[in-house]
Amino acid sequence: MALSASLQALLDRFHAGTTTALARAISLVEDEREGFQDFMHEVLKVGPRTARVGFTGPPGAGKSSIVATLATAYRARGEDVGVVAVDPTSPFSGGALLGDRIRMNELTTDAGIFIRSMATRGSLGGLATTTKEVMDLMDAFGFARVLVESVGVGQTELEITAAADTVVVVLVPESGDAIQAMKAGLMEIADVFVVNKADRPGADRLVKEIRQAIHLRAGSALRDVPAHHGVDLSRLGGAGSARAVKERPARAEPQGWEIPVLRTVAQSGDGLPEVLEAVDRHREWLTKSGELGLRRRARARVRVQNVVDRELRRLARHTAASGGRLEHGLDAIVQGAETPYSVAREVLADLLDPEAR
Ligand SMILES: Nc1nc2c(ncn2[C@@H]2O[C@H](COP(=O)(O)OP(=O)(O)OP(=O)(O)O)[C@@H](O)[C@H]2O)c(=O)[nH]1
Ligand SMILES: [Mg+2]
Repeated sequence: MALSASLQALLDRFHAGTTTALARAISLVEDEREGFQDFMHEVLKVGPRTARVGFTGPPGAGKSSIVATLATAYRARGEDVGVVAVDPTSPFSGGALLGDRIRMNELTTDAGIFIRSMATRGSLGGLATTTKEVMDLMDAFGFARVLVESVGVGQTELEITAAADTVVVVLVPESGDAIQAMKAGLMEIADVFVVNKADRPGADRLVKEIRQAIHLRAGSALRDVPAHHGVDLSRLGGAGSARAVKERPARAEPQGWEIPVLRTVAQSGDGLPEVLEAVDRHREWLTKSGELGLRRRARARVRVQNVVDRELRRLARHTAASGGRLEHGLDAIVQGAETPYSVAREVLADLLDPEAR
């Protein structure tokens, strides 16, 4: 589909690397303005190229402090960086969940760092569809790195795996019950663990707990792996494990990556070179092992589904509204002549086969 003259002009400026064009493209997508899908289609033709790193963890863990330091380090290597910070909006505080949080927008005037803050619009944590689109835009714009920060609350942080190639989970001693965090699914998503605020008591204990949990998990994954290289692992583990092998097929665990657990003091920068190094190593492993392709495929699946869902919702609203169908239906429901189900069925029939009516 051809773009309108103004969107074509925007596309040209985007391809020329104009930062204001990136900002306008983001607004276009956020506001779902006319023609944004065709614009995205043109922009994303280059395919995914950038290294995407996600940071998640409890509120106030130091994610922004770490992201800001890493962004500066990438810049020092001559890499351009895009940053997406997802702020959970609270209906009560209007977004300011913590008074002393680092506001990344104020941190830099460097043209090589582009920062965009986004609200999750209601849901605490988690990433809106538009967050992924903004990351896609930054990718296509040509940033070497795109960093995304998102507060992890309960299960919502799982979404960050659909946005990033490498996931860094940031915990702090005072987030206390590490085992609780493990249950919340952090074990499943972390490629790198960072224990920040290591200047406070309890950091060593937390590091130990996380390491133990990683080993426990690695151990149980190993028992599930069928015999290979001539060694029957199930036999080493006795009858119980043999049954486990039979009943539970091996999960597709990424092999060959050992999850590092690093201590940092984000304020002073202690330990951050090690985080940088771990993220670099993970990138290398992703590429060599073929895992990067798998993760990009998984992400593509989610993105397609998101777009289909959104278009269906949009079409359904449009169909319901057209010809006053919904308004008539409402009166009929109030009078007891129709129900929400019968009206919805008509809307759906209209949507799926408009010719039939
Ligand atoms: N003592 C100590 N304080 C830290 C450390 N790192 C960050 N802080 C402070 O912790 C507070 C929160 O830091 P942020 O970087 O904003 O944390 P965040 O995880 O991005 O916070 P949200 O985005 O609000 O969830 C700030 O006041 C930081 O100065 C650290 O290593 N030690
Ligand atoms: Mg933050």
